[in-house]
Amino acid sequence: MTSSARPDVDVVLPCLNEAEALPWVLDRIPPGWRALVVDNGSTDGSADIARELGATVVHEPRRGFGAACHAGLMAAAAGIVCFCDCDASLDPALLIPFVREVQGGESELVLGRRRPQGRGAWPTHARAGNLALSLLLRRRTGLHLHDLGPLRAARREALLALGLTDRRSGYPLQMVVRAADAGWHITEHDVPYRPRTGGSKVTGTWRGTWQAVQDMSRVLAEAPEASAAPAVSGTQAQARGGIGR
Ligand SMILES: Nc1nc2c(ncn2[C@@H]2O[C@H](COP(=O)(O)OP(=O)(O)OP(=O)(O)O)[C@@H](O)[C@H]2O)c(=O)[nH]1
Ligand SMILES: [Mg+2]
Repeated sequence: MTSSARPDVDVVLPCLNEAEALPWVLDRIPPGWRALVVDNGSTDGSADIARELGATVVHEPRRGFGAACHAGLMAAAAGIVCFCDCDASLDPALLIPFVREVQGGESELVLGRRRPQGRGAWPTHARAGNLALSLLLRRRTGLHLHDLGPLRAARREALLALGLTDRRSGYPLQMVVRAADAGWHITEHDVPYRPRTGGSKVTGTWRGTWQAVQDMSRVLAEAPEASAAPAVSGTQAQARGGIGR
C-alpha cells in the first residue's frame, strides 16, 4: 500500500469500527495503489490503526455506507477508483484484473459477484433479498447481473459524472442504475466472499436489511436522468452475471 500523491489506483474502504479487520485488508492492497480508509465515526480506534498501517484516512462525519463511499470518491485522485468493504470479507487484491479491464477499455464498471466461502459468509435472507433486487434491477435497466456487491472498479471522472446522491445503502445500486442509464458497459466476475471479521452491522441484522431494502426501493423508483443516454441494450451492458448491499 502506498500513500503517494498520485497513485495508480485509489481503493476506497468505507470503515465503521473495523479495527480487527483493517490489518488483513490493508496488507492486501496491491503495490502502487493507495488505500483510502473512510472513517465514519469509529469508536474502536480504526482511524489510528489505518494510519499506522500506512493508509490515507478520510473523515466523514455523516453515517451511512453511501456517505463513506462518496467521501472516498471525492478524496480520490487516481484515474481509476475501486471500492472494497473494510471487514475482511473481500480481498482487495481481487481488484487487480478488474482494474486491467477498465484500463483496457473492455468495461466501464466491473463488479464482483460474491460467491460465499463457508458458513456465515452470507445469510439466507440477504441472499434472497439480493435475488429479488437483481430481478428488479433487470426490469429497470435490462442488466443481467447476479449481485450488487461492494467490490468494484471504474474511472474516477466517469463515476463523479454520475452525480450520485444516495448516502446510505442505496449507493451501490444507484451507481449501477445510473451507469446503465448512461450506457456504460458493465461486467461482473465471481469473487470469493468470506465471513466478515468483527460484528455484523447491516446484512446480519433484520433492521439493517430492512433499511437497505427501503433505500434500494427508493433508488429503483427514480426516473432515468433526463441527461442520461437511453437505457442499455443487451450489447451495451453485457453484465455477465446481478445484486448486493
Ligand atoms: N453499515 C455501515 N457501514 C459502514 C458505514 N460506514 C462505513 N461502513 C463500512 O461499510 C462496509 C460495509 O458494511 P458492512 O457492515 O460490512 O455491511 P454488510 O456487508 O452489508 O453486512 P455485515 O458485514 O453483515 O455487517 C464495512 O467496511 C463498514 O465498516 C456506515 O455508516 N454504516
Ligand atoms: Mg460486510
